[in-house]
Amino acid sequence: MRVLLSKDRTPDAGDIQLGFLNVGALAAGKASTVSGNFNITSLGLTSTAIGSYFLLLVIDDANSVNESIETNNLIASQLANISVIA
Ligand SMILES: [Ca+2]
Ligand SMILES: [Ca+2]
Repeated sequence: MRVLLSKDRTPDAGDIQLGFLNVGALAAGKASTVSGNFNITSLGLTSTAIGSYFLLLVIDDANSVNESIETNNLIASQLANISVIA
């Protein structure tokens, strides 16, 4: 599962990739809970990154898994403020 910070609810090249979380295989209709930590200080963000972001979670980002429903692989958090402190 790819984890992004995005100014909007759509994954794209302008987003800040935090990293990946391993979800593992899921049977049809099943859910899984995962957790993880990302160290954003290692991303080299500058003051231009200050702002509000959605946290996007994208599963099967490369669309390598055939699913009966392909449109439910993205979830966006509430808008959150990111501050960069020198
Ligand atoms: Ca975006
Ligand atoms: Ca898919």
